[in-house]
Amino acid sequence: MTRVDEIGIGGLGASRRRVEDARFIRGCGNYTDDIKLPGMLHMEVLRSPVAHARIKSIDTSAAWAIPGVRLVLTGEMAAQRNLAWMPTLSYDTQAVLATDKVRFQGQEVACVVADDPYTAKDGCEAIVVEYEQLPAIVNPTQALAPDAPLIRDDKEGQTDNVCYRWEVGDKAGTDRAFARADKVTRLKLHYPRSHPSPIECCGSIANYDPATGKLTVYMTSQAPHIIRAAVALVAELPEHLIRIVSPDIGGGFGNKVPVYPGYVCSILCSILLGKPVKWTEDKSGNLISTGFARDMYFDGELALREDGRILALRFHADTDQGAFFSDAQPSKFKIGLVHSAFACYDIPVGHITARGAYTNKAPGGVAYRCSFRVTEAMFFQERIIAAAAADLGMDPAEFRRVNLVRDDQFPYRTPFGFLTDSGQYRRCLDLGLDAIGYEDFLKDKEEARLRGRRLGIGISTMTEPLGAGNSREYDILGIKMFDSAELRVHPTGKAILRTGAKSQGQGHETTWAQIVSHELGIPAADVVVEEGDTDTAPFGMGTYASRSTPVAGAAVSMVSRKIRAKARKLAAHLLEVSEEDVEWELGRFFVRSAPNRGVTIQECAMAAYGNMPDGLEPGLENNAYYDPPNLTWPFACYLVIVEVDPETGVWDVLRVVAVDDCGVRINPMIVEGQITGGLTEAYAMSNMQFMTFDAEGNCVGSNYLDYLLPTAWETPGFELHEVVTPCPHHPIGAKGVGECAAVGGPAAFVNAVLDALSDTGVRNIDMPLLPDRVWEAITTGRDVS
Ligand code: MCN
Ligand code: CUN
Repeated sequence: MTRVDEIGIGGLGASRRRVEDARFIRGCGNYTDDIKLPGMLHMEVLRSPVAHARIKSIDTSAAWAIPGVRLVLTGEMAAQRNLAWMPTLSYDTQAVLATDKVRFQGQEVACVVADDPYTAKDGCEAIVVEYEQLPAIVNPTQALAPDAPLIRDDKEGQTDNVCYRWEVGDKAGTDRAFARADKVTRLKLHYPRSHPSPIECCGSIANYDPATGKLTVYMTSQAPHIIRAAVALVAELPEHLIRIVSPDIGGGFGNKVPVYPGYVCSILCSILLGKPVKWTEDKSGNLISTGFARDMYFDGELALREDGRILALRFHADTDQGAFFSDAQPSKFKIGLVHSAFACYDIPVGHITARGAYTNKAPGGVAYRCSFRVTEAMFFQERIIAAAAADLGMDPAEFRRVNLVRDDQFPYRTPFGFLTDSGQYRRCLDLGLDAIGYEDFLKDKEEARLRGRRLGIGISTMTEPLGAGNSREYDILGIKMFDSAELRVHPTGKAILRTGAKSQGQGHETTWAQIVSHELGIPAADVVVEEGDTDTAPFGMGTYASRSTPVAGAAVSMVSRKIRAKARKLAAHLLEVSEEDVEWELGRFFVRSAPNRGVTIQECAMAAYGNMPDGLEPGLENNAYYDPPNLTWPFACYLVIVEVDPETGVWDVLRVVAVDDCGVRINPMIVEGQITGGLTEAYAMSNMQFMTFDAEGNCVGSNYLDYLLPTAWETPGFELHEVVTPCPHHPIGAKGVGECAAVGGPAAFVNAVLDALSDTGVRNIDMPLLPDRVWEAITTGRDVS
């Protein structure tokens, strides 16, 4: 008999081609906007042109008069159904349609439903809104000034623009360590506001059937079950009569986690009209109003000993939350997992304070491969690590080597309470240095300097917490962050797998089948994967924070093992031996004393339906809910070499080397795709992207001429390397990877440019490092923010 070859059947470690791409690259995907229901009407949203204003009046009569307009919905009408405001996932409130004031440019003011989208748009243009403009606040400094106008005057007891305050760590211990320090490095920086910019904008089709009372919503959500729970709680509809379907999603990047007013309005309009109502957001609407990322100010210090050891850390972070605190993040910590900063370094003590500010900008903050503010945390970490090495006159690679947590220290408890459980940090660093030819580069750099050329190298090393999360600590709206899988093996040994996650391009249809294949020996091609329909998928918390592999992926393993346990009983029956005498090898059970006598998993499947032993329930189906014992902690080391043109400030990327350790790789090709995408984003954020606002709160960047997306033309090539430290608690040893490169990458690019300027005294240039900013730094020798 021939053994099943795991790679041959598309099991663990196979770089199997992505099955979903067969429809995506042929233009045969089924996205929300592709869905057309009989009698469907179309909804458009009227957005505020100003950032901060009192609404004096809204006149909708001209809109109602347009033939084809079926409904004009205002905040006042929504208020009659108690839906003018909705709770956010961060326990704040957010306006669905403005009633009293508008608080950011692009805020939803009214919507129009018509027979076609063009008439709906005409209807919006016919609405006359009288605004009394108020001063706009566009950053935390303005927001927190004593005489700042109050943005959230709707909230009882709110007397300033502080959205939250938060603190963690040991202040007294940290102060003592700083008092003992030989040197203190301080760094202030801003991580700018950026936008996830998926190709597909947000949208929904709500279909309330008055005959059955059932509400079906097709929508662009990364977490359909959370939406169902939210709709049930907010709209007080019975949960079993709500069906949320996320069909194909054209990129999410965190943009599609929050609950948006457009979704809620389409649902309300469908209930009012008893007809399907479709809302498709346009690009400008997406760019100015939906879940952005970052916008965070850091001011922090490291206490250093002369020999290079870090004694303590402390920082304060101010976040610009926009007008509503609507971060969709599942932790009890107001500022997400920012305190995972410095987790890869052995630092005994630290103290962090943070404060959120309301401003007249779109709400968001948590999106774009962020793992809930981890992106900002790791950026600040790696920027101040570089600055500290420079202050000590130490080589930045050596400084990291001295302070990185050693392999024999795991499990390692960070000063902020996280438990990092595995890794080979120095090995990753050394592999990266070796791959880029670090020692040779340092010589080349000196030689080039003599000829007037400015070369620089940037390093970034980090571990980050992926896979929220264990039920002790993580929940959304009180629902714990486990995830689920359901597997049905049919009589011929083919199978359907469903999970509570929802791919937006990450390739779950490919990789989940590989896990089943690894556990059961069923060829991956024989397993179809379905996600995103709350009527059929088991309850799960969706896809973000690179949680799918750590949580749903683990559930896929566990359900497959349950199936294997039942198949073993069937095998014993078929082989006429007792269960204890049956051995397993991939895809086959055999008799221990006679290895040639065996049955395949497919034969067991048939027996489950046609030849089960007495007393054994027929069928071969099961489900698993997985509550992870810990987060997973992948590690990454990124190295970037740049050349800066001192005459123009333009910088070119000469090389990028990445070493990623995400534990066992299910599909190495997909992992490399995730890292390539993340590095592209890191490159974009470091040198071209930021959402800016003028003094009136107008969003500069509401189109792709002002907000730049990198194309294949300017994106550098990436040299990818791997180290594998299996996750000790994940059933197949996998760690999350979807965000690593976007989280750890930006600092490597920025550190490289600053290294090229190391003789100028410049310590910081805020992202994006546009040529004019770099040039200003070179010519003035001063930091540029
Ligand atoms: N994988 C693997 N082996 C591992 C880890 C992951 O083969 N050890 C595979 C997974 O099975 C999955 C992919 O890599 O197919 C990403 O897995 P994971 O790291 O678990 O991340 P998620 O699936 O939870 O995806 C979320 C993450 C986030 S938070 C954002 S934001 C983001 C990202 O993924 N958005 C994306 N990558 C994206 N990629 C695409 N194409 N589109 C998006 O919207
Ligand atoms: Cu924060 S972006 Mo991803 O977690 O969906």
